[in-house]
Amino acid sequence: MREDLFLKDFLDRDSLRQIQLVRLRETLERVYERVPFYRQSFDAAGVKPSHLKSLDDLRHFPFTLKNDLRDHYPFGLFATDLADVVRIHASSGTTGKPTVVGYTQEDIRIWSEVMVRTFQCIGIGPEDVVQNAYGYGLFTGGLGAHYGLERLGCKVIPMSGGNTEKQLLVMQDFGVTAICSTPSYFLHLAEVAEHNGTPIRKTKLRRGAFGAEPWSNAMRQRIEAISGVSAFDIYGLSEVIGPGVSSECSAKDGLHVFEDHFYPEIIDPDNGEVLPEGSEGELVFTMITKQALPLIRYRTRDIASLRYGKCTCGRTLVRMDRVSHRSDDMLIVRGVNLFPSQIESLLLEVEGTTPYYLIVLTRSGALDNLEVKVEVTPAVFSDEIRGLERLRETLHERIKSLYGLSAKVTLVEPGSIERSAGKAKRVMDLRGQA
Ligand code: DLL
Repeated sequence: MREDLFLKDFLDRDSLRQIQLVRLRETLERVYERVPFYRQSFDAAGVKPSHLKSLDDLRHFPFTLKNDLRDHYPFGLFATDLADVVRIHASSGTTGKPTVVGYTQEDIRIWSEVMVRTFQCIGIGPEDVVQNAYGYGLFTGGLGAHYGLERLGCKVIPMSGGNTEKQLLVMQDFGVTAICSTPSYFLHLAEVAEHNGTPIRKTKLRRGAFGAEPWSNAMRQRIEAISGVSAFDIYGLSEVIGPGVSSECSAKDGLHVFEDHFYPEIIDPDNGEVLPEGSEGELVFTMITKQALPLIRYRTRDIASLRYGKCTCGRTLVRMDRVSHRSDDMLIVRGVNLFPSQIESLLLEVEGTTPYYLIVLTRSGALDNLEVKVEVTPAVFSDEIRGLERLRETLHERIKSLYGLSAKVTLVEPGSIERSAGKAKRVMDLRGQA
């Protein structure tokens, strides 16, 4: 079984495109038959499943948006009878009702398959003792990783997120060799371990599958330096399947998309046009093997680019560059576009700061105020006032030269910015509040 799955990552492009075309046709037929929303939206766009002669024809089909899922809450876009659904997950948005996703038995099998392939990309195998610190529950991270790890034959520890001291105890005592968690939570674990005098470097932990939130290369370097763990980026979203959409391999040069199941496109977020290879734009996925919830041209809002060249690992699967931000992540401050990930990289380039930061936006009259609160390292914090002042000025100048904005930089003491056991919260936008 292991060999079979592994081989799927090395298909030649012509065979892969043939498989994609057959699966895509079947999926379009099925949603047109079974999901009233798709029948209406295809009819409104004047397209029929039979119009798809080649993969490129997909561009004539309409997009699916997160709002379409909300409008058909909870099960209105399912393409199977509820009787065939065996699992339901949901992701909470910032507002309103959660986005609900469903899986048949076959979907769960495919999800485990793509997670096995994810872990093979990273170099995690049956011999590994794996601490799964993704949250178990409605969030797809916990159970998604769990089923893949079990199918691979690993010794999986279903820790879920939180309970930091216990995580560290288990890591040490059970001889954990690999971990799954959000990058921000893992860094927190590493720092607490350091503080307790039992650094992760001295445990058996060697590899981490980190994802569920944007993180920078600078953050990867911090994680690897403090823990000695090799950090890999894994990507996914509930609407597509959960984790298991794409993964970094040993080359750490882009994430391989499991494109025999998820057909990717990059579009211009403003006009919806498909962009050529290498262009940065919004990632769009069509699920070509999903049974319960096959979405057509789902707009993720995540910004990335695609590269089709062969990877040094030998995989032929297309690579997407890491998702550094979402199109709806962009903050507009006094007319200037700014992404939290850029602030993160900028902070981490300066000695003495940590990746724990919070961007606070307020308004006085018609003017936006930008404040960046950033935790400093314990060494800097115990330094004399002049050192702190110099650091504050450096950060202020860097932000000014990058954006032309005068930000208030507030250095805060180590440990004072709230830690999350899941996705980190980086922005507090109070501008709408009087
Ligand atoms: O976060 C699934 C997941 C779990 C992925 C565990 C990886 C590991 P959602 O909660 O639906 O699903 O959130 C999906 O999170 O559209 C991205 O904006 C963001 N995201 C996920 N992985 C990454 C990553 C899971 N590696 C949303 N880099 C996505 C950047 C990521 N952003």
